[in-house]
Amino acid sequence: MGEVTPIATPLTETEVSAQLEELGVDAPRVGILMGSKSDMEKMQRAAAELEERGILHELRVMSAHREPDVVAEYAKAAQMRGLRVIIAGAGVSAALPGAVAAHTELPVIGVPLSSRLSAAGGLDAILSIVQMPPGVPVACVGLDNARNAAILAAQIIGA
Ligand code: RP5
Repeated sequence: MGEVTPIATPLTETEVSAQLEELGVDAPRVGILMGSKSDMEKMQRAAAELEERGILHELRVMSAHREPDVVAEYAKAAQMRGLRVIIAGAGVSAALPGAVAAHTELPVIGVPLSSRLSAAGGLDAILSIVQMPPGVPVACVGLDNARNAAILAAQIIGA
């Protein structure tokens, strides 16, 4: 007869969150992503809002189309790194928020962005973000409204 190894009781989501909170006091709670450096000026408004509210965050540039593996890796690791919400801004065929949502259970807030390449004044990005398939939701704020995404993120995490 071999030894019987006790099976650990699975932790609830709340317990996991509490442990993550304890683990990384300085860990960012909100990830702010964007598809291109050219989106930075607009997406920094989300960072400014979170800064003002004292919510730790990080800014990253990664493209769903140009670097799909980087996006998938970031999204898969996000929860374990202590992130609670991801804000993702992109223009034109704005796949970034949806690509992130495909790889994480964290809430994802999409920011449709207008750019020099926009069709229909940015409606292309709005539809790309809003029209997610059933079962893979992405919240969507107004065109270029990264600040609203940050306010919504703060409300979601209750900060
Ligand atoms: C999107 O294409 C980006 O999010 C950006 O809004 C737009 C233009 O990107 P760049 O050509 O400036 O890199 O992927």
